[in-house]
Amino acid sequence: MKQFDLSLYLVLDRELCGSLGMVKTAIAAVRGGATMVQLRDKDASQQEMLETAKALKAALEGTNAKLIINDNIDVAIAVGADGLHIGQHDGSPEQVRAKIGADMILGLSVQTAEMATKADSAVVDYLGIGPVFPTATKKNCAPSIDFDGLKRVYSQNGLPAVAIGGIKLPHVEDVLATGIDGLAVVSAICGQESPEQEARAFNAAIAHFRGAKG
Ligand code: TZP
Ligand code: MG
Repeated sequence: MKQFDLSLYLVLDRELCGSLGMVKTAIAAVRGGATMVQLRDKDASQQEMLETAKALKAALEGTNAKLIINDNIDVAIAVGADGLHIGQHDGSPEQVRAKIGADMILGLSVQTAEMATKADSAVVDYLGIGPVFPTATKKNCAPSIDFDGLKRVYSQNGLPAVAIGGIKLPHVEDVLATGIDGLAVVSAICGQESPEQEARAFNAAIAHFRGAKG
């Protein structure tokens, strides 16, 4: 059984991270309690992607946070990342699984209940569901699904899942109340004055929700 905690899932964005950069942003966020870090850099060359992935791998060594690489199977394998995250247009999950092997965590983005139903829990380890809200962070984003949509999509199969898209600190309770396992955020942490403080605030809100639930 793969061990990973989706509670606070940071997706990096080079542009938003600005002068602090993706690696230092990730270190700060993990110090603040981020449990997963995804390298997502659509504009990077293969070499840049590889170098950033290597630096992140070294930076996260000794922490409990998992390193996930967006889309790039070769980079994920080359650096020994914990996982790979793919979208609906990144090849069939079955074919991707065959390339990465059984042990690597495989995440899949889904936008609809139909997509979630098709996701095979023998192949995919978790789902990224959204966008929950409209967001400027991702170009050509699918229509937002709000909390009702999130609940509907999540209930299609037993896979663990994170909510993504416009998720900010005040949404923690409503997101977790759908039963979903965690929150994936980009702009709520990347480019903030203190990514560590932002992550800490999310973590406290998550712990508060879980504590209140008993
Ligand atoms: N996939 C769906 S929405 C999104 C991605 C990568 C971007 C979410 O960014 P933000 O800043 O947390 O709204
Ligand atoms: Mg993709």
